[in-house]
Amino acid sequence: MSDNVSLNQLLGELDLLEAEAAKQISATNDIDSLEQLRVGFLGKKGRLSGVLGSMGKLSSQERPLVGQRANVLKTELQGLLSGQLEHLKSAALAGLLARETIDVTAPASGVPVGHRHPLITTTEDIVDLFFGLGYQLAEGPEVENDHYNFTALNIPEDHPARDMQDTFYLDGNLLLRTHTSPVQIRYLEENKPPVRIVAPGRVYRRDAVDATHSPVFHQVEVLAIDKGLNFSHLRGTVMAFLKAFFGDLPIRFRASYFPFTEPSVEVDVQWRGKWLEVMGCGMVDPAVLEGLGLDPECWSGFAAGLGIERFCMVRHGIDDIRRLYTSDLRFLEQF
Ligand code: 2NL
Repeated sequence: MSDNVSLNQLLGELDLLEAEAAKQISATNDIDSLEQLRVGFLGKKGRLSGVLGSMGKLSSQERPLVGQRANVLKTELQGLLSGQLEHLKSAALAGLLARETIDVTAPASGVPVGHRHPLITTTEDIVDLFFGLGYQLAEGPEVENDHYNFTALNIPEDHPARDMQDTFYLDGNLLLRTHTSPVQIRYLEENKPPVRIVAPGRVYRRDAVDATHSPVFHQVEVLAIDKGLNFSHLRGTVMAFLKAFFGDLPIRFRASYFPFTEPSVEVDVQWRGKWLEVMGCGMVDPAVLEGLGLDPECWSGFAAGLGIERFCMVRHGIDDIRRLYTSDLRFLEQF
């Protein structure tokens, strides 16, 4: 600014500044250059400050005229800057949306979905078949005591199953149940016959692991107690069940022994030309009924027990029980 600065010169300067700023702001198409324009026009060392700095040379009557004009201009330029900033931001967003559209009609990439383990589906199928015959579900604890696991089932003190070598004993007269029979004993303490129950669950024996043995495995036991039940009822029930599970295969009953049934039998099915033992069963021993306070002259019953792993392995052609416990997805995904 020269020394002989006049009112009209300064006002003219502001007019020029206004015209240039309006033109440049509207022509800017990126946010960084817009900020540079703001600094250039309105910043501390910007052009508006420059004009205001020269005001000192005006008379005290002239000064407010330039000051007012400068304030109006400042507000106007701030409005133009923020308007252009909004315009640039929404243009940037529109560009982004145009470039990053998602094709909602594209086929989904597929979500991996799990499924039930083959041991579980086998259990459910077996239990369902007994539901169809009118049986009810019974469940109970895996940690048991000597009474429910052995004594109530007429298993004598010197029976090998009671040996430390064969059963997992815990502190305080407790043990891991070796079959689901204790579930049925507990059920009979709470419910008067007639009863028809199916008891699936996890059971434990001290076995070394190999292709056919595991210290934890799964069992289903069934029990029917009523007036007048005899071996024909047992045989008919077992035959109907095995036929439903395996199809119409040859079945044979072999005399056997269990402490809790008399008579006792083991049942084989002919599967792919070979006889396979699949379950044990028998008429509930009168000593077991008496232990429950049931008069064997009045009530009789039959019971059966089977290992679920065996049924599952036969059904699916699995040759090693360890496959069922190692959670290898390459194996499990086949089911
Ligand atoms: C087998 C044989 C069997 C039973 C389980 C049973 C239960 C009560 C009373 C009488 Cl409460 N018996 N259960 C009877 C015969 C055989 O299981 O080979 N299991 C894998």
